Amino acid sequence: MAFRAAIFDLDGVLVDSARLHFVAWKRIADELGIAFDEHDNEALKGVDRMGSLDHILALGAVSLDLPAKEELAARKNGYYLDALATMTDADILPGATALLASARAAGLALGVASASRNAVMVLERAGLLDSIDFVADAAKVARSKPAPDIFLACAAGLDVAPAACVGFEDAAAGVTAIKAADMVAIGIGDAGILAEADLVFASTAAVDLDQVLRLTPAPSQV
Ligand code: B16
Ligand code: MG
Repeated sequence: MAFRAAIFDLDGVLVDSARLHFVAWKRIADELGIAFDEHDNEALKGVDRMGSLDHILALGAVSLDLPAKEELAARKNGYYLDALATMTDADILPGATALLASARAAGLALGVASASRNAVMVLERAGLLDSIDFVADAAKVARSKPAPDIFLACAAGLDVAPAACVGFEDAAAGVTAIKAADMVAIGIGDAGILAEADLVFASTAAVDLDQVLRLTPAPSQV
C-alpha cells in the first residue's frame, strides 16, 4: 500500500512555538510564585493547555479548583496570543517548508494534528496555512495525545484511511498517538525518547522523505 497522506504535528515539527508558550507560562508561574525555567518547559511540549497548567501547579505543590484553573489557562492563552503576534516565517523550523513541498510533490495530502487550539493562527502567522489541506481542531476531539483522536480526526478530514497515513511527531506522547491511530510514525528528535516510532530523524531538516515513503504499513494496518 502506498501512503496517501502525511500528517504533521505543529510545534517542534513545523514551527518553533515552544519559546512563545514558555514566555506565557513563565508569566503565569511568576504570578503564582512558582519557580519555572526552560528546562521545566521541556516537559510541556505536546501537552495540552490544561495538562500544562496542572504540571506547573504540581511543580509549586499548588492545588486550585476548576474555575481558578480555567481562569489561569485563559490568562495564559491571552499572553500566548500576545506573543504569537511576534511570530513570522522565521519561526518555521529548518527543513519544514522543503519537507511540505516534497510531500506535496510526492502526491500526498497534507494535514496538521496539533494539541494546540491555536494551530490555524500559528500556521497563518508562519505563512504555512495555504500549504496544508486540513487542520484538525484540538477543541473538537475528546482525548488529547497519547490518545489517537487528533490524528484520526485529521485522517477523516483529509478523507484518507489511517493505514494510508504517515504521521510526524517530536513528542513521545504524539508518537504513541500516531501508533494508536494505526499509522506509521516518524519521530523527530531523540531516538531513545521516541523509541516507539518506526523511524526517527534528529530534526525536521534531517528527514529523508524517500526513506519514509519506502516504509510499509505495520502488519496491523494491512
Ligand atoms: P494551546 P503541538 C502543543 O503543540 C505544544 O507543544 C504545547 O506546548 C502546548 O501546550 C499545546 O500545543 C497546546 O497549545 O495552548 O495553543 O492550545 O506540539 O501538539 O503542535
Ligand atoms: Mg510537538
